[in-house]
Amino acid sequence: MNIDSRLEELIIKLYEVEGVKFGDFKLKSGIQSPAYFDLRVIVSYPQLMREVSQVLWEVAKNAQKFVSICGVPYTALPIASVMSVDNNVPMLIRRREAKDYGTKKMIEGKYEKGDVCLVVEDVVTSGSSVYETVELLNEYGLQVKDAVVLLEREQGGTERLKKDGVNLHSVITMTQLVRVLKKHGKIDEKMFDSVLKFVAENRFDKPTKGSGDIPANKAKAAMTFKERANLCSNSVSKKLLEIMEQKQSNLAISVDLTNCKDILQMVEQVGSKVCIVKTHADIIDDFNEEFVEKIRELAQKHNFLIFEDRKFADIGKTVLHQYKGGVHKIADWADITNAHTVPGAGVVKGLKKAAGNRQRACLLIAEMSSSGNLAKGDYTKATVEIAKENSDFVIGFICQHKLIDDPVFIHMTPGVKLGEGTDSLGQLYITPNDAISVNKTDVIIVGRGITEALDPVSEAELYRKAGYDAYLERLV
Ligand code: 5BU
Repeated sequence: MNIDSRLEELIIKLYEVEGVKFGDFKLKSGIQSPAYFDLRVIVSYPQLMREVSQVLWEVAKNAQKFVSICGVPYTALPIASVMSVDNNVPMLIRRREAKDYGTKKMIEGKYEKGDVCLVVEDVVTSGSSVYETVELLNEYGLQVKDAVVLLEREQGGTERLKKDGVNLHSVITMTQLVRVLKKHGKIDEKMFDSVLKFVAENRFDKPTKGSGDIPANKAKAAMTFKERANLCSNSVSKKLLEIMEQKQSNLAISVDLTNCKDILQMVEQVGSKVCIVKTHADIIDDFNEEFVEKIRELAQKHNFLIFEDRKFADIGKTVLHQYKGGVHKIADWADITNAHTVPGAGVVKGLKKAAGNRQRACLLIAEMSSSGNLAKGDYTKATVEIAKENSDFVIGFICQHKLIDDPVFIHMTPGVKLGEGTDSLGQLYITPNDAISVNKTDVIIVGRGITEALDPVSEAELYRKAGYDAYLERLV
């Protein structure tokens, strides 16, 4: 049986024995939660106990070498016992309270100072119970480098433990759990959405607006566009991810034609295949208000967003006027625009101010596709920081690689063509599969690959399929 179906079976079994419940629960902390876990029940199902111990042992193989294991009391105690016996690895027991007679030892079992011990837990939320056990083991001279957990609730525990020097390895994430239960009809779409929303809103490190890093295992679980949409607080990124899921398209077309008629004709033809139409208003010879009206109508008709690739790159005060004023009045009609970060964060602040109450979003140019470009290394890293600090307005990046694990940020890649290659002016192309599957970005931006094809509609379909198939492959 492959890993995925083994985990699916395990998740369903946990649900069937009511180790996982859905509804409206009041947690110890007083907050209401749509999901509740009580994995103590596993002790009543020996086969399930063995399976849980085995999958935990599998993930323990990713840990650094250890000489003993210790379960966090109480639920993980029997789990650790089975792991110990089955794999012939010594176990330690952590007491909850010191005995009031004898040695008052809090750690039972045989160990040497400096021994490395693996901590075992059933569910991690904030990471505090695992850490209490780690601290106690440390007091007794033991080292803890890794912990394993059956279910990681994705509320910040992994990051918290990482800060304390402990790598957490999880078997199942909350996202995986609800995805599998939804797939098997155990929970409905509404419950699925409300659990993901709960997770996003109740992280202990509070990155709900997209700031801060996201658990490594969230990246591992490869969230769907729909799941990511549920986490977005910017309405434009939410809508974009929903469109991508609905239209099964992560294709943006760059319509770099120089008159309104040709652009509108191309957009009418390929609009149903794309999630975004990207424009360069300043290359259109006859740009006018009627064009703006027509392209907005097409956006409604075919359900895509408009991205004006203006690449703002001046001080905040100047870009404010460039964005909302001048001939193009971009803020009035483009859902998305973009900016270079060479001026620093002021460029974003200026654009955000110009956007005002409009539902608008910005992408930061973190990497470029052209040969010899300077957007790399520390520049790219600093760009990511600016995005994190302005995540209410910055929804992602123009880049060649995935830059950050936070699922609310959307990575878009230009310089894409089936068949790679270059043009005569320094453009370097990669394939849709390289961008999405290998470099793990989200959207392919294709210009001449489609607009100069003999049959742009069939070509757009080829790119749509190539991009979306590469995304589906990444989900597995
Ligand atoms: P092409 O015809 O697929 O090469 O068009 C690519 C488009 O993406 C074009 O509008 C460029 O201005 C835009 N682009 C890019 O190619 N590379 C970059 O790094 C950035 C934008 Br940023």
